[in-house]
Amino acid sequence: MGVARPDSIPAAPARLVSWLEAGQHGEMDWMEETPGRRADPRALWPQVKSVVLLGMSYAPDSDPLATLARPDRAAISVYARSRDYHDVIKGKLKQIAGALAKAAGPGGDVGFKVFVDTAPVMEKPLAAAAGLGWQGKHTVLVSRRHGSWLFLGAIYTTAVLPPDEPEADHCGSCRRCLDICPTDAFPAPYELDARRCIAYLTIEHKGPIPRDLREGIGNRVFGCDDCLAVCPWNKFAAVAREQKLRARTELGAMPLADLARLDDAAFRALFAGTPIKRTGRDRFVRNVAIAIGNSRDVALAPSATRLAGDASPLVRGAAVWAVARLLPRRDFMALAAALLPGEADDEVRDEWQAGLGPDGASGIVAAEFPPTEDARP
Ligand code: B12
Ligand code: SF4
Ligand code: SF4
Repeated sequence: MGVARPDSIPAAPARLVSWLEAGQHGEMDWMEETPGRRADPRALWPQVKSVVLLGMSYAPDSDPLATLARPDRAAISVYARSRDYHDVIKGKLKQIAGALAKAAGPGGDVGFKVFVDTAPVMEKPLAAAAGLGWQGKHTVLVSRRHGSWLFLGAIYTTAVLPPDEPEADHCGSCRRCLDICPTDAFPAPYELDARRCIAYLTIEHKGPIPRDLREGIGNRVFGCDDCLAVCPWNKFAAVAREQKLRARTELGAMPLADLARLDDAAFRALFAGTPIKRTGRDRFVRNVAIAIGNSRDVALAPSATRLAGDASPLVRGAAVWAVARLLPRRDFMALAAALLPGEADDEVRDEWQAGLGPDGASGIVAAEFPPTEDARP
């Protein structure tokens, strides 16, 4: 925990505005709504006198990148494998606010507001100002004690508390996080283009994932830990003490074939209480289809073929891309002959056309290419 003064992040407003003006927030429209309030605690709540920042470790107990070497399995980022941190941190913040109110005494008349991504608050620069760590070149807050594995939360209060010293930058000449990024999402150190970040693409982005970024996603179906995991400061991090923030091992390397079968009810049951549930089944299975396409594993072709007939156009589009990579050309043409004529969604039709190539569509005759047993949806 640390304390920052409300006026302690003077560089943040201009940096936030230039990020937004460059469009680097992609479709996260909510980031655009109140930049003034986001970058200055006093604009959000004029009575605020101090900001208490809380960091809680969710450091994993095993190699967070191990699943990347298993293309038939789903890599889920560490933060999403445990209880939704919003719920856990909010509870802790309320406890701390309660203790502060008690310390102020009955006549203390102290006000509090607690935030974990629940209001426009810039948690990382505030946490750096409160001495919890510094914003690394990957833009996430790094702590000398906990590495890159901290969740953050903030309490705004009318109490005047002694502020802590800000933490200095300890990145030095290191650039491991910048070099590892699979989709080249850092235009410069300390600057992230969310539109290229796998966390954004797999969690926040609602439509089809841009084609040029699909391959870099590999088998990451929800979030990404690469830039966090390679940080040398992690070597000092002890495993998360809070049990609710410990990653569930059964979510670490689930077979893509099983995830491709999830309907809405099964999806909700499997991911109940985790942050994954928020994205909904269709967006998640879209990501599974992309991972299947990247697996280059023909044993997964029947899964992709089934998804090409899914009720959701978002899933169908991603699955068409996957089958184009997995099925032999003849089988792909046969599947296109069976499904493309009845496809009403323009974006899914585009995926078929892209798979068929410039002259492919004219060559489709259903009778000529009946679907083979494997290629039937
Ligand atoms: C929007 C958002 C995202 C977006 C955009 C990420 C981003 N970097 O902004 C996406 C969806 C991509 C994302 C991804 C992730 N997120 Co997120 N996200 C947020 C959110 C809601 C807002 C962040 C924000 O304000 N962005 C706006 C930009 C402009 O702000 P900024 O990153 O601080 O930008 C600064 C730098 O660019 C810097 N800067 C610019 N130029 C220069 C130059 C120099 C020299 C220096 C020093 C600095 C500097 O100044 C800017 C202002 O401080 C916060 C929660 C919150 N309310 O704060 C969580 C939050 C940042 N996310 C979090 C997590 C865990 C993740 C992921 C690790 C999840 C995952 N495993 O997939 C990834 C990490 C990806 C990454 N490398 O950032 C945690 C990070 C905890 C921590 N230790 O910092 C937060 C704080 C949530 C929480 N409460 O714990 N996230
Ligand atoms: S989370 Fe992954 S995709 Fe996003 S910036 Fe880090 S390494 Fe790149
Ligand atoms: S990997 Fe290196 S450059 Fe990136 S945040 Fe960690 S210390 Fe800084």
